[in-house]
Amino acid sequence: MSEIRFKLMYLEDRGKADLIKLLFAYLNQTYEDFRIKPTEWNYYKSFMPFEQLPVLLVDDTVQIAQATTIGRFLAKKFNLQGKDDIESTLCDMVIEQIRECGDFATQIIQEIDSNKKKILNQKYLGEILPRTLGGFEKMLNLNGSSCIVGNQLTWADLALTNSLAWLDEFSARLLQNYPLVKRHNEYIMSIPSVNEWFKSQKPLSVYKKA
Ligand SMILES: N[C@@H](CCC(=O)N[C@@H](CS)C(=O)NCC(=O)O)C(=O)O
Repeated sequence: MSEIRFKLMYLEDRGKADLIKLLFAYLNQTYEDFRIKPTEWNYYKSFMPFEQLPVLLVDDTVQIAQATTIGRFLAKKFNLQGKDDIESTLCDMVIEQIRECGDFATQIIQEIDSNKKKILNQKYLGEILPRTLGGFEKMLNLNGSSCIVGNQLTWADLALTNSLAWLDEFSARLLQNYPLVKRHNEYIMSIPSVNEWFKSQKPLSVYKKA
């Protein structure tokens, strides 16, 4: 465990800080889980680099914003980025694809026009998700290990499992078409620290609006 002091600032909900929390849990790394209430946010907002959360405060001095940047920083610091430049780039590729897919899902949730929402939903289910999961299936097939990149666990493995958690009951049905992604998910979920972390979280169904 590192002696560095980490303070993770986020809202009380699950969301963009989940992967960072999962990384800390997997690494058995202590950190301060600083949760900001909606009523407190106006006060804290101006102190954050881009007036958004999550923000990771390192040793009470450096503030790191942007969820993916925080994740990449931790992955680099704790050797979860693969063994060389190629593996770290493949990890980034997985992370970027997950972010793109997640941004699309957020767009659906935020759409208030029901017709536009329906069209976006169709595109998500018929195009974005199959393209994304199909890509991960191809990566797992090519890689031929239990991990999506290389043969040791990277933050891309944790990010993939974290993203599938958001599909919850729907993912079981969907993953029938992607047997390698399904097996990968079962493998990552069987890691005790990962499994315990997911069990300790609020159910994601609480946040479903789409
Ligand atoms: N691109 C940023 C987006 C961060 C973001 O959208 N944060 C939201 C919470 S999930 C936020 O801070 N909302 C409050 C606000 O914008 O005032 C990231 O990935 O960290």
